[in-house]
Amino acid sequence: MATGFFDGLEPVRFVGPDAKDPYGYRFYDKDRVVLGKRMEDHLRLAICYWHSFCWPGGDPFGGDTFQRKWMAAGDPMEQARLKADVAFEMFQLLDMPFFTFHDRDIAPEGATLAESNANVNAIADIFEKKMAETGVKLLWGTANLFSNRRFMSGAATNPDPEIFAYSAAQVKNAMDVTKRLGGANYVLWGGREGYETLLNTDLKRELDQLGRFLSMVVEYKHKTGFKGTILIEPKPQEPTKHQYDYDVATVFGFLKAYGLENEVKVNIEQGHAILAGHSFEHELALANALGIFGSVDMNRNDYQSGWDTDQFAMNVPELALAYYEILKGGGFTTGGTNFDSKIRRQSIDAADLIQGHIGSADAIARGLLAAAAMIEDGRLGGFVEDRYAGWSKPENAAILKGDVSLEALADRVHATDLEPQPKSGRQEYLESLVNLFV
Ligand code: XUL
Ligand code: CO
Repeated sequence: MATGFFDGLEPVRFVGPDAKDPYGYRFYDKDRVVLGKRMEDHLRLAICYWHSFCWPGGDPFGGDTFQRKWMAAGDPMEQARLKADVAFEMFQLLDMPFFTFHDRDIAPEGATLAESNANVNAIADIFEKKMAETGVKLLWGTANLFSNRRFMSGAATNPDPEIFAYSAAQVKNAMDVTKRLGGANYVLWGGREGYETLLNTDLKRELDQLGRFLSMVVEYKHKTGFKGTILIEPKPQEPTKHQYDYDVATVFGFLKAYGLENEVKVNIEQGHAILAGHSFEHELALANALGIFGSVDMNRNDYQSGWDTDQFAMNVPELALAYYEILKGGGFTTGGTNFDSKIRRQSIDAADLIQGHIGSADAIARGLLAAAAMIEDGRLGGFVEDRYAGWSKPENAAILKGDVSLEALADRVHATDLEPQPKSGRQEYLESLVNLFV
């Protein structure tokens, strides 16, 4: 390969479950048809730019361990072009259909926003060519409104209207680039849209600012004819102590309050769900129930540390439950499975970067296959259906339609005064059933 970064590594292809060498997809078989759809079209896997090509391997106690050549000193635009070459080499090496990026991942900031935008647009020109050559597509773009010190007190929720305006201008360009590259979605993650202390914060005002900002984004989407979905990515904290887009339920309440519930959906990240005290499948099921499920940022948090560790997802039983919820909701439309995952600080080789994606793609594929088998088997779904079957009787359906009053229900109960009989929830049976498929 032209950059030399992946020298010695062969293109990763499907080798089947019995292959001994872990270098190769054992379960991610893109053309395999699952529930009537190709696996690639079910999962819509995407490689993220930031963890794979921008993160140098630092932690709070030490810096760069990766020492990538495009991060060394030199002309920043030269490095951005080299990074783009490496990125597209990796997309092809892994045969991945999509990628994702923040504006600041792909190009350096200039002295002014105009200069920064020009840098982003110049790299987007290169992307446009490479995408046409390779067939790799953009799952989503986004703007980094959290790294630069100007955003330390927030972007849309900043007390300073000049920062709000700056953020709007930056998002406008990121949306333009996303549209130009045919992005299937545009994501907003409110990294610093929250607060550190209520003592310096007008919470109501900040929520109104965020509501207005998001409305402007939606208005601009319609003005420009962008066909992708606008997605909010919930996260409860980190970097701010409390973030306004805490979890799926909070985001839904926020969207309702500002009349945006039919315009914006959610991008749910596994690690963020855990940070919020939920399971991943809870967040997926709730988003489906509320009609705002959009896309997934796939990773896993360390269950001990309480940090957003963004590890590659490798736990098949967990993934099976996640894809069970995704499939039950009808699967992805514009969304997909974005690896918001980074290799560990000690995994310094190019081969580690490839192996992380292979291993996680395989775990995800096994999760999908298990979920599809659970659906085809039908016993889990059938149990739930039976559990609520009483509600299909006309006299009970009428209750939910609003045709029956509290007094009428009281009369109905007192007509016989029979004690309702509890029925088993059969949790252990259902959990054992799941284990037949993973
Ligand atoms: C941060 C995070 C972001 C978003 C995009 O925790 O997940 O990378 O996915 O801004
Ligand atoms: Co994310």
